[in-house]
Amino acid sequence: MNANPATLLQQTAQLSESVTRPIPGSRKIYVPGSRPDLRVPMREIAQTRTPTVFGGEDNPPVTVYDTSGPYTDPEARIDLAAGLPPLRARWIDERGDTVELPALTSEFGRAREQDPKLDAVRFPNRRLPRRARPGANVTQMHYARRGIITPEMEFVAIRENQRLEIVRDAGLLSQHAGESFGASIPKVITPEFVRDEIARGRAILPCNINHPESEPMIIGRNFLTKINANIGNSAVSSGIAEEVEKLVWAIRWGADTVMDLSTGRHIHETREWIIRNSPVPIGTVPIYQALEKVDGRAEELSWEIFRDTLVEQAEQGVDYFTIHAGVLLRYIPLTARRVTGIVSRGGSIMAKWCLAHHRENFLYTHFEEICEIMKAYDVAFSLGDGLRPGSIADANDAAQFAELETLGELTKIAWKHDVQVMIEGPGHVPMQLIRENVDRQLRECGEAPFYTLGPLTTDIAPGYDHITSAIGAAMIGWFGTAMLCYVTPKEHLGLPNRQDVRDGIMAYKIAAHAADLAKGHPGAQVRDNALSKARFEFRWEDQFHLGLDPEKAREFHDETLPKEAHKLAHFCSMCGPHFCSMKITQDVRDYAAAQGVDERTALELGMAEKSEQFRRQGGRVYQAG
Ligand code: IRN
Ligand code: FE2
Repeated sequence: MNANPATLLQQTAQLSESVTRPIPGSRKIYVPGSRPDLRVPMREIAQTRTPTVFGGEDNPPVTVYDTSGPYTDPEARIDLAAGLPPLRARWIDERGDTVELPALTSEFGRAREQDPKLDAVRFPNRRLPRRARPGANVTQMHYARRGIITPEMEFVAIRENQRLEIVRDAGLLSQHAGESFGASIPKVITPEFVRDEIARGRAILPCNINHPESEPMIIGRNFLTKINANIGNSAVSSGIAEEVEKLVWAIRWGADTVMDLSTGRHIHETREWIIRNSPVPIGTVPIYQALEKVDGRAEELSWEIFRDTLVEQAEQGVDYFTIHAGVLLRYIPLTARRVTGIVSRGGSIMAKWCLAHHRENFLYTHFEEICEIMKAYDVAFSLGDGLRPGSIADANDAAQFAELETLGELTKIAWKHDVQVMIEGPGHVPMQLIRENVDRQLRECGEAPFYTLGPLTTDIAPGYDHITSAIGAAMIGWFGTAMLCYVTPKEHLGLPNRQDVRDGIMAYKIAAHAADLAKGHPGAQVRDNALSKARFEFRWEDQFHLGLDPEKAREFHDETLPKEAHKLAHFCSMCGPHFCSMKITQDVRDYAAAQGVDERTALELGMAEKSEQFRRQGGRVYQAG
């Protein structure tokens, strides 16, 4: 009997219905690009007609950004043991700048895949790994700087536009101007704009040539704000099947990228299953696996072990690496008087290594060699904030900003190699100190995209840190942060389960969208306006469907008014039939029209009438029945 969980999984791999069922009230569509194999997935939410009393007009469908991949497409055949089809394979091959490798060149990876005891996983759709032809550079930044618009760039341009032309005449575009603090968001995103932003380093398009299954997406402050969800098992909890299911679950609710933070056994196999089945970019923190390879003894880490781990993961198809190269030996004493010291896992590992050897961080001293690996596969840097503050007391301190300065220096080195870079940021920061983080990051790192963990705006709510941090995330997103790393309610307490993942993502979708509205993204307000109109017109089904979480909205509504007839009712159980402000407003408008008085006079009359009614029925707010 073979106990390898990957083998067991291969025989039984199946997703539960709750993670794959179509999202209610909408359908998957594909918007064609300039070539037949360029089809950009989106989700189209249908709307019903406005009831006759409100005007009886048709309401256009609303198209929304869709991260869920083929899993929510009823036509797609999903087979986890086969992996997703390699969508970008031809684009990669057409460029003619890669070579196929006969096998993994990483020592550890090869040993793992050839170990008969492990009965390694074979994915039929898995192409042989590739790397850049000798002397070639296969990064999107390299193409962009040579003026080439890749199919990946065209894909994200279409994706970001969300088919706004359909709603342009329906009065659903924004009423409010935004303030975007120096960002310059165009009305329509063109492939040329995408190319230019990548060339300048202001945006990244993470897409490893060994992850052809991924649907291109872009991270930059002139684009929609993105969110990342972390998954991954730890030594104590969770198997491969659960992690794959968490991936599909996370993208269903809107995760734009997913980081696999697995530690413990079967880390290589877990990652293989995740990447082969992921339509979103996958990020990792390679030092975690390197630490596993030396049995958790940080001082035994070496450049050679780390290097082999980078190659192993790059050949599997990881799209971005968190690398804590800014934790310099001389910065470590700056954390000594902190309330919470070093809270970054990667940061603390590197600090321990530096102190044990009294030598400079090997990620820093070998940075150019890391760049050589990155550009051979197009892996993007996510320069880690190993010295981020882990408490309100430690926010914006000397250690944090010293590291940021070094990240700026490293950004310039990466750009010299045309390697894509984003910069990780905090952490725990009170609201009044948030803005300074973005301003400094943009200045020191030449406007490379910022990617922050929250920040949490207070430390007093364990169990609710998706909320403490979504407040900070909304603010920092507005100021120009390109991607927000989610925090779940289990933060600081334990490994998140499925419900925690969903709650964390919802909190971050809200933060990201609130930031997009405030920044004045041309299409951001379409969905708000459509939903508000549906709400006002008592189109309950439309209200559910337009929301971020249609399933929960319906559940909450039906908890008190489950009958189908209630879906046409002009009230809900919050205020009851006689106290619905929206219904009263409509009554007032009708009344005003009938009486020939203006709306304000009518409103006063109407409210007086309602209060009289309220007194007559004894002040009960909800009438049963
Ligand atoms: C994002 C911004 N700053 C940190 N993060 C994420 O935090 C990072 O990308 C990774 O997913 C997670 C843990 O990182 P540390 O604790 O190893 O720094
Ligand atoms: Fe924390």
